[in-house]
Amino acid sequence: MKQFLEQSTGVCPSARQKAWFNMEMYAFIHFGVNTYTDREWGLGNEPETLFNPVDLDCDQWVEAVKAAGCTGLVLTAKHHDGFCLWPSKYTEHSVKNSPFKKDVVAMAAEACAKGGIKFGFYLSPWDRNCKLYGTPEYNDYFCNQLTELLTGYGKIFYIWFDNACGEGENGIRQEYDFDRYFQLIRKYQPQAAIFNDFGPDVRWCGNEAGTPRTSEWSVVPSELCRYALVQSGPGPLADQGGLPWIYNTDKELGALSNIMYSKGLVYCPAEIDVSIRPGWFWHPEENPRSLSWLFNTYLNSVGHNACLNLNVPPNRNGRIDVRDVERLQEFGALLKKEFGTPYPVHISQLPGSGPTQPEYVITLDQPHNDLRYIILEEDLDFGQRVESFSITGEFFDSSKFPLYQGTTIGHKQICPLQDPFSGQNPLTDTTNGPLHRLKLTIRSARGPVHLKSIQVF
Ligand code: FUL
Repeated sequence: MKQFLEQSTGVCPSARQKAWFNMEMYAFIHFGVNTYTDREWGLGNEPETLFNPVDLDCDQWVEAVKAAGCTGLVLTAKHHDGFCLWPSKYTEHSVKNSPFKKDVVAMAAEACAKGGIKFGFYLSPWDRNCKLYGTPEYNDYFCNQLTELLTGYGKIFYIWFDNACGEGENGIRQEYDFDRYFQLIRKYQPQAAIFNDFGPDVRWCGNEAGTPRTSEWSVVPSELCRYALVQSGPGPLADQGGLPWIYNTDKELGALSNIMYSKGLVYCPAEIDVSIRPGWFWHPEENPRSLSWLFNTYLNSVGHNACLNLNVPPNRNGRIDVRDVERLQEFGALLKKEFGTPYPVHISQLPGSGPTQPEYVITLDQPHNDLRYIILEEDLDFGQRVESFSITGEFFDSSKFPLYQGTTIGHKQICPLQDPFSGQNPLTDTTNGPLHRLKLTIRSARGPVHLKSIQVF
């Protein structure tokens, strides 16, 4: 077991995974024929003439998502209905036959470059329009389209694939040749991260509601992420069983109870993809979700060892709805207010605390009674190691209070301290005075702990 744990600490992200993690929050843009039909999944027979965003303004999209703090934008170049937002030479079902005519992928990529954010795309493998769907030739068609997108629009930071797979007209489900798709991406855009339900670089979190699991490990069994690189030997009980049931929707993925049975471990972090509205596409009857929902979703994703892919759908005119723009602005302002400037602190490791259970004393330069968050980060060059930790606060009268108990840390863990006792918060109880010292105790880790930062807000 000890040897296996040691191996697990060597399971590390690639350069492209680290670059992706640092993006933290980027915008998903669902736009296409569904925007005009009030559907979420188009049928594939929509007339191209439907698509007419008379006021399309990709600079406005970029401004809107930047206001929230998004670092990139991921456009649905093609959704399940098969309609292409670029004039692909392999199909007639695209913008080229719409009254709009122009290349929306090019316009979005240019707006991102101008606005200083990164550009990526979603190309749906499921295609309800293409006659080849359900045959091996469809994979050629798909690779041709992928090549157009990979070679014609500058640097791509991210390619997003889902595994949705319906039946074609022939009643056959397509067998997607993901290995081939991934090879093309590595050839033309080697630095781009690839999202797919099962890796290779980023995996689906398991829901579309922004709900996190309690412990989010980026080090997970290869049985789950079959496209990711195996970086360890088998778990100590691998010869006595397996993980045939493992799936993204499980409550535990990288837990010890699972990895012990794994044939090998991979590094494959989770993305939380969720929409600012109930639907992925814009619908006239829908409204943006509340500011507190957005903020909690941020804590549960960026603050919980994942990235947030926040969908913001343009309306029929081709602009982000003003209500959503306002919400994004409020959200960005709230993030700045809460996490703008950390309190100055002095941090030292308690002498004698062991490498897998280090304790850190965090002394505030000034005592405060309004502490709200501690943000912890592990150094990803050492993989992911921390299993559980706790934070206590110390007052001048030497009384101590538990403020937070957590499990995994990973890329970033935002620990909200605001209301630790729900209704009996000592931080608002002035009898103890302001806090002047905090203690972070790593209670358990899979190997010597390497934190990148500890910040107090
Ligand atoms: C899913 C699709 O079926 C939804 O329509 C949406 O695009 C979501 C982000 O991915 O697989």
